[in-house]
Amino acid sequence: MADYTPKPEHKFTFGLWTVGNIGRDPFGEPTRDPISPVDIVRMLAEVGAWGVNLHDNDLVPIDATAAERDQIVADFKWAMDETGIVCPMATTNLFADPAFKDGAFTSNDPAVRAYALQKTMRSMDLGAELGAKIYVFWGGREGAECDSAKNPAEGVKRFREAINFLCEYSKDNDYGYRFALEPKPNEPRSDIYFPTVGSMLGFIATLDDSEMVGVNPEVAHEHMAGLNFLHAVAQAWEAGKLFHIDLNDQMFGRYDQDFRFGSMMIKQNFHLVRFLEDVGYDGSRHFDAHAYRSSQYEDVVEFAHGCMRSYLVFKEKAAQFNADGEIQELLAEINADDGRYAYLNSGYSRAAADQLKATEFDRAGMGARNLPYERLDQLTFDVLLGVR
Ligand code: GLT
Ligand code: MN
Ligand code: MN
Repeated sequence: MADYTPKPEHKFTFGLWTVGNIGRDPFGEPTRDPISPVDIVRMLAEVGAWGVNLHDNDLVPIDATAAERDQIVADFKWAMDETGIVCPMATTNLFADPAFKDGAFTSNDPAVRAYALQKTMRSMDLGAELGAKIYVFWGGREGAECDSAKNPAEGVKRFREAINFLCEYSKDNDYGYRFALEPKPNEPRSDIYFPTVGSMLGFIATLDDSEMVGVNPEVAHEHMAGLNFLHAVAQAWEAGKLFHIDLNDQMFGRYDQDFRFGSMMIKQNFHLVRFLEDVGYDGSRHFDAHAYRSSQYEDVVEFAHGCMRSYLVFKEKAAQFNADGEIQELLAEINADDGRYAYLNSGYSRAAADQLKATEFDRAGMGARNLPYERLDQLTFDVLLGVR
């Protein structure tokens, strides 16, 4: 029997807002009692997680006094020390307060933009105090319903100015943060700026210090847009920009479901975990999900266990896939290379171009070749469903 016990080296993390979600939705009131941040840390230690992540206001209420803040943070650090739970990532709540109803960094109102910067700097101070090295930006309100009211190009420019400013703030304070920008296509805005991972990657290249900025892709957010999450993650990884990842589950095209990891799209999540493990991604495996609204505390604990267990089951299946002789034979056949075109691997040269132009290709033969992908996909299914 395989061992699916989570260990610190798996780097499983949860946000305070995930297991702490109280089951409110746009149509209904909370179904669960709030759990204090200290109790969440204890719960995460009990289920075997490695770390806890937070927004500033998940821990410190927005209207806390300085003395209250210090007491809350001291209690939280004590709970972290007591349990060994670390805080690898922090972020700012720039979406809940009515002040941000029309955006934070991209608001038309200069006072709101300035307040968003101030709130983020204070939240970065808090994250640094807790030991976070990844700082996430999810611009939930950075968007529009009414495109007459906001100029989206101006929105891009304002967002850039804010991130440039905050990169300098991090360096000025030796916080050592790496920023991870999290795209989402819609919800809570009708449309959110930078809707996809690809869009965010394009934006990052325009920053003053693009080296310190990467992405935080979330399964649900690409799936809401009907996109292939594995492909988005692979592009970010290949660009050296996969700084963090938000794991959950989601049907294509639906509202933001934030389901338990592995609960919905089994084949997609298998390929995702196989990719992360094969390339050696060594960041947090953060579960940005929450339990069904019908769950009470004991079922929320089951939800947390389930996210980690599913990841480890997929990881085991990935190892089985990689060790399967028949699958590997098929992959070798699909990727066969007799080295005849190796002269193209070092890029352009006049000689390579001349040689290529003089080559006769068997076009009909290429078109007639059998690609055994049906067989391969069925073997993948058999591995996943445990009949192999
Ligand atoms: C919010 C959102 C998430 C973001 C979090 C970080 S908060 O729950 O739905 O996708 O990652 O701000
Ligand atoms: Mn997220
Ligand atoms: Mn989400």
